[in-house]
Order: sequence, then C-alpha cells, then structure tokens
Amino acid sequence: MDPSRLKIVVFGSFHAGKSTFIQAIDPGSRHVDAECADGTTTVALDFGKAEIDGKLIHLYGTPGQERFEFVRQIISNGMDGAILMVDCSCGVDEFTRNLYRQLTDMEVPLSVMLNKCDLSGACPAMVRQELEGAMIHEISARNPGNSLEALQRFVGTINKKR
Ligand SMILES: Nc1nc2c(ncn2[C@@H]2O[C@H](COP(=O)(O)OP(=O)(O)OP(=O)(O)O)[C@@H](O)[C@H]2O)c(=O)[nH]1
Ligand SMILES: [Mg+2]
Repeated sequence: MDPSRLKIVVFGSFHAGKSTFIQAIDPGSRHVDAECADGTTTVALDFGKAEIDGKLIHLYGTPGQERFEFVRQIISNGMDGAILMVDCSCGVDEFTRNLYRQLTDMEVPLSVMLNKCDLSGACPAMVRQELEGAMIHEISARNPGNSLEALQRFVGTINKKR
C-alpha cells in the first residue's frame, strides 16, 4: 500500500448522511444518485478527495439500501479505514448493527460517526451506549468544519503501515 494514500469507505443505513458527509469534505465530490421520495439516494457510489496531514484521502460512499450489498462489497475491497454513519435522530437499526459487526470482524480501523446532531431529536448518548467500545465522533454532515475535524481525528489514528 502507498502510505501517503488512504482509501476510506463510508457505510451506513439509507439516508444516514453518507453522501452529505462526502460533499461536506469535498465540494467537488462526485455522486451517482437516483431520485427518490424525499430527495436522492445513492445507487452506485460517492467519491471525494481530501488532503490531511500530507496524506491523500480517497473517500468512497456506499449505497444505504440493502439490495446494493454487491456494490458495498466491491467498494470495500482494499479499504484502509471505514466510517459507519449513524443517524442519531433515529437510533441504531438492524442494518447498522450488522454493518458494525461485519466491520469490527474485519479489524479495519473504524470510526462511528453519529450524524444529524443538529436535530432537536438527536440522541447520541443512546447510540453510544449501543455501540460501546467504538471510536465515536459526533457530527452534523451539514457542517463542513465539524465533518472535516472528525475525519482529521480519525485519519490521525490510522496506522499507515497496515
Ligand atoms: N439535519 C440534518 N440533515 C442531514 C444531515 N446529514 C444529512 N442530512 C439530510 O439527510 C438526507 C439524506 O442524506 P444523504 O447524504 O443523501 O444520505 P445517504 O446516507 O447518502 O443516503 P443513501 O445514499 O440513500 O443511503 C438529506 O436530506 C440530507 O440533507 C445532518 O447532519 N443534519
Ligand atoms: Mg448516499
């Protein structure tokens, strides 16, 4: 692996905020979406770039719909780190729990991002309790500064020699 380049993949349930996060990090990011009832949904992937601590970060977003499992498998190939995006105004669903288990079993560096903390119904404490032991960052993906800070902190923990 090229130590100056990190592939980080963003997972999470439908509408957790994966694409919004990547857009916040890289306003020039690309998104393959389709229209859905309340906006758009990712049907292939998101791709954005950032430079953090002299490292080139390639950020890939996955689709949140269960039927796109094959896409998640392809995108995860060779990842150096994973982000699990959780909408903390909804709590932890079964899909998120499964993703958490899978990613933990893979022993890939993992950050759980508790998203939508700007909403009055957000309950990050409840999600923290469920995913005890995880490296957790509380964010609002609608806030680019806050999102970048969380990504920087996560990147700082990834061992480049993996
Ligand atoms: N209030 C609030 N809304 C957010 C936040 N992040 C995302 N959203 C909204 O949540 C909805 C879904 O966001 P997306 O970024 O498309 O979610 P996604 O996880 O990529 O969704 P899929 O690709 O369908 O799985 C959009 O309407 C966003 O504007 C946040 O931090 N706060
Ligand atoms: Mg998306």
